[in-house]
Amino acid sequence: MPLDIIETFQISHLSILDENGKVDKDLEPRISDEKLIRLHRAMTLSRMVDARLLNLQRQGRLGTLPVCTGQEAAFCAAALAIRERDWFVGSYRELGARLMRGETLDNILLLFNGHEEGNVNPVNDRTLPVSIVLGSQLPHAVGLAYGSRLRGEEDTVALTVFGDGSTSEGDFHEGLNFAGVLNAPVIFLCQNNQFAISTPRAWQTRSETIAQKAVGYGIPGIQVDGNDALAVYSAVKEAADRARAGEGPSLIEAVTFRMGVHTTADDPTRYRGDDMVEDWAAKDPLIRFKSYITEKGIWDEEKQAELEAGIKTDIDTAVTEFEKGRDIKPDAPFDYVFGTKAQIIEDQRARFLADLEKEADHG
Ligand SMILES: Cc1ncc(C[n+]2csc(CCOP(=O)(O)OP(=O)(O)O)c2C)c(N)n1
Repeated sequence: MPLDIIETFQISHLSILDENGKVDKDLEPRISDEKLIRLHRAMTLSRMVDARLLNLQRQGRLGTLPVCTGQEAAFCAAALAIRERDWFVGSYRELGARLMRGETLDNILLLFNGHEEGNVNPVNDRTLPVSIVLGSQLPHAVGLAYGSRLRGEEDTVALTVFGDGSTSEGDFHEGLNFAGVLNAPVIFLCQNNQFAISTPRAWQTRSETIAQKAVGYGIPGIQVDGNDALAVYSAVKEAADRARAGEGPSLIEAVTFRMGVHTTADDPTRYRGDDMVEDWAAKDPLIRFKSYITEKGIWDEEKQAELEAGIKTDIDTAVTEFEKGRDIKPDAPFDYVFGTKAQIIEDQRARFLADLEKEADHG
């Protein structure tokens, strides 16, 4: 009996800026000069803050830190492509995107020193706190997006960001399935940075791409060069436009690379070679984007030097202010476990405060 082909699919890969920053004119998105410069500033800020945080951690002046150098195009260009009143539902490796959405350096210093207060965005209540529990943010994003529609917000979308390792979590599949069934206006952005700590992408899934997982849920999926800010911007903008038009969710796989450690508790030399890191260094998203805006005639070395000097001063000031100390509520995390007080949490809080007092007694 002949077999009928009842479904076929293909997955595209989008790349607009090549490794030398040369643009494909046919695919170049229309972005104002002001927005392009904003994006360049945000990626540079993210890179410089990341480097300083790592130094602080190594000096014992910061807690555990997830490092994001190399991935700036993936998260900053995505943040640029959505609106302020859209939901941003991330994990822990989108530093520059969070800064773009109004988080301050003080937020970041607080958070990575273990203070829950750092998780509260001072200006944008639609930027959710860092999600450490892998994949848990995906169903949240679906609920927020769908809920916004139920409340009559016709224009709101949610962008949720996660890593390649998180696609092995049940929450990933539940999130995509619900979003498809509910036609929820969500953009699922996977930062495929090649590793989940030491687990390489190939051990995470037998699929050739993460993008093709969209097919199983009946939604569009695309792979983009995640070190190409223009490709990421275009894909996220297109997905957001579709979602606003009532056409539902999309999955975007941004192929990128984590240049540094997973967190400061990790030693990547134990599971990947220098040659791999060198190959990816040649695809640096910042260098490519800088070449592009320089070529466009809207950026030059003088502006770059001015930008870097300004950022350095801002970071110095933020660190100095932070280290002056302030009244921190040590039991703040217990305030945020549930929306209302729960006895079991209050018992734990009491034990924690008693232990803290004991420690203080012992100097
Ligand atoms: C549910 C859950 N399981 C395990 C962990 C421990 N863990 C923290 S980060 C990480 C790897 C995550 O990799 P990926 O999703 O690819 O994101 P990346 O860290 O590379 O950005 C693991 C296993 C966790 N935080 N949550």
